[in-house]
Amino acid sequence: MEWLRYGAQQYPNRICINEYTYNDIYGGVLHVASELLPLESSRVAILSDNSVTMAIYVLAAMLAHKEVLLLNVHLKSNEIENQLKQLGITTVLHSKERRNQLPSSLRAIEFEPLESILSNLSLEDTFDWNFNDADIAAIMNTSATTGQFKSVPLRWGQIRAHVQASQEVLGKTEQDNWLMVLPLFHVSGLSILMRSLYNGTAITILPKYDEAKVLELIETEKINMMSLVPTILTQLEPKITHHTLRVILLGGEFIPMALIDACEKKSLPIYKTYGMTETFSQSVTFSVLDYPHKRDSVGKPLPGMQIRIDNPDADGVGEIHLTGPMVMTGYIDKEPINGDLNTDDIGYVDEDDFVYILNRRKDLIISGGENIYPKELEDLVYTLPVVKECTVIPVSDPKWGQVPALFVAFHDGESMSADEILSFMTSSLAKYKIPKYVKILPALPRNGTGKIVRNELHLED
Ligand code: S0N
Ligand code: MG
Ligand code: MG
Ligand code: MG
Repeated sequence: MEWLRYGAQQYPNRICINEYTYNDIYGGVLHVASELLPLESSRVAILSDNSVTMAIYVLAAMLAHKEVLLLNVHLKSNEIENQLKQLGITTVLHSKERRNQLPSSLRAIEFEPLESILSNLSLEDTFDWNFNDADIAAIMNTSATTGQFKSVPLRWGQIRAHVQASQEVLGKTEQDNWLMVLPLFHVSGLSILMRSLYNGTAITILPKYDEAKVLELIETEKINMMSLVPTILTQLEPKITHHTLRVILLGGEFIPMALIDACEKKSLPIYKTYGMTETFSQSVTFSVLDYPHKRDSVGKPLPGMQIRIDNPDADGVGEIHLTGPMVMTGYIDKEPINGDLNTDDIGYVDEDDFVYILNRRKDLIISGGENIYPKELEDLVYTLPVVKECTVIPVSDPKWGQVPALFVAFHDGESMSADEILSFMTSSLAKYKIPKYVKILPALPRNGTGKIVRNELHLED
């Protein structure tokens, strides 16, 4: 955070975000922060698609020492209400476009238009720029096996440790301009903002993923770094011709080997990354072009990050645990984790310290980089009185990597159509969580102990 003020003092005319300089963004942040300061609540939420304005609001809320919950824009109003209630948040700062998603019970404060923010640059800086390592900068909610979400506090100590370690691995140049198409409400996006402020370099923010614009930014050499999920890069890669990219940070979901091969043929500088909200993004990374023989791995731990394989079997395969200054202290209102994050992912570490993931967290479905836990969907479907039993499983998908598929059986004499079930689900769940397939069965296959046998569930008859 302090990096923004430093930038405004040391290189005020350098580009910070899109066409705006460090001085512009600093001034805009001071202006918005002075309006947020009088808010009584110590926690606020932000709901917005990526924009320069959103970045200014995120930084301003941080400068006003508010703990800022970043809300996923895909959430339905009941999902938002639920999240805010649990964190005791009553004030939401939002872009105009997202107004109708907000529950009416809240205090909604619409973003001031960017022109107005930047035309009123308040030059007086009387803010407290001391951010203790233990202070919470932001909060992100992640979905969990239980079907409920967990709140991850992102503390300044973690963020500082991360930006330093990330710079050691990815390096920096004065020409750096990092494309941000991944959402600021995920650490994949927020970490771009924090790393670039720390590096004193530029970011290009797009309101949403737009293939033609991204190709133009790549071909005109406007950007040289980007963070992407495989869902995006799979579409983009065949169209990239000329480029001066120096880093493509790729993660957030399973990376198909065919994508790595295609990128390697074109010498696209892929850095695989394995990370999560709990570690403020990237915790294990490597350059595929530098270590082509390690292509199956997710890379080496960032400096300061330690990996421990819990309960290893004879081949050294076990649960991956992470420790280090960028790891969270524990979920909000839950037990502290005492510096030992169990990722629930299964894997091993080779003799050169490269990490391999064999199995992702039990139950987790990752669709286009968004995490979905079957339990949340199943719990909702079970609220339908006609439903006797149901289960949700991942199905591979060429575009999204994985998508959820619902298998359902009804009580005797009862029924509902697949469309009726889906429209019921759509009324209270974010669109990306909605099953892409529904299969109605007389009964779900169960084994001797009564457990549903998932590998006997098939979409085709
Ligand atoms: C892939 C994206 C861009 C797709 O969104 P797009 O193209 O904007 O779609 P829309 O036009 O909004 O919608 C079209 C239809 O598709 C549905 N839809 C949208 N998204 C999804 C989805 N994910 N799954 C399924 N369906 C989806 C819409 O509902 C709509 O439907 P219709 O037309 O029927 O109404 C977008 O999903 C996206 O941005 N995904 C990426 C999110 C992300 O960043 N995930 C990573 C989260 N993980 C982390 O932050 C930790 C890892 C990490 O830090 C990291 C990850 C990657 C790279 C770097 C790092 C790092 O370490 O720094
Ligand atoms: Mg806006
Ligand atoms: Mg979108
Ligand atoms: Mg364990």
